[in-house]
Amino acid sequence: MRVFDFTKAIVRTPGRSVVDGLREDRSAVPDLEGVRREHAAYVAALREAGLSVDVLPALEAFPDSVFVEDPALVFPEGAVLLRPGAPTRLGEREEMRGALKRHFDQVLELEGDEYADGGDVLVTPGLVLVGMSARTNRIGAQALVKKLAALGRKATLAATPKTILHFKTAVSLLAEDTVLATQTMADTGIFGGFKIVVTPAGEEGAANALRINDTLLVGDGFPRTIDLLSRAGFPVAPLRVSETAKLDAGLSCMSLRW
Ligand code: CIR
Repeated sequence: MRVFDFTKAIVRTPGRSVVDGLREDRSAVPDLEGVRREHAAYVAALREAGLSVDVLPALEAFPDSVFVEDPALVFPEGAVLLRPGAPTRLGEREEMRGALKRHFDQVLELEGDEYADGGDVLVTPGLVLVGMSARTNRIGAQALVKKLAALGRKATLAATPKTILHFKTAVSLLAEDTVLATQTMADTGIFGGFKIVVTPAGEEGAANALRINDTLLVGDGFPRTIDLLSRAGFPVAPLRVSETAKLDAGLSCMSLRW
């Protein structure tokens, strides 16, 4: 099963408050115009890759709401409304509800103390990996595995290396049988069934790439990774995300795709 054959996407316009989004390194201040430019180029790239894109309006009350990947998980068969693990982001789920109801007949939901961010979920052809992290707790991950079973997807729990925010910060799917991973993620051994392309030292940020149909979006600040992937025959399309990266975010975070 190809899991990057998409026709539709949901994104959300960044608000002015996006520069107040959560970030580990407070010294690197993101530039508002830069984030807006990068987001516009990202939406254009999704359309170029063949997707019809539903652009939701900016939400000033939720600085991180541009990262729509975290409050929901979507598949052609249905969607799951998640509960983002950062207190300032939990309210994003209610803001996503209407869009999910518009697009999907079946919308399942996490509840109570179950927390999970979509950034911790890697969908591969035969198995969905749910990484436990500072944002995704064990009961959230376990509940999500059950919801995924209801949508016909086999899923399992995984550990997110402590040094990174989300599971997918350090790994993405390049092809049905191949992942791009940092050395730390590769060393966990959980990708035993996959070919692994390891990001060159110093380019760990490239691991959050995004395959959409026959396009592989990769951050343009990672020349050695781009070269490696291009030589290996992947359809690389470099995209600037340097301001967005200051918010601990990358290419997958800015859309929901199905
Ligand atoms: C956050 O800390 O929640 C945001 N500043 C970044 C979220 C990135 N999302 C993702 O990787 N899926």
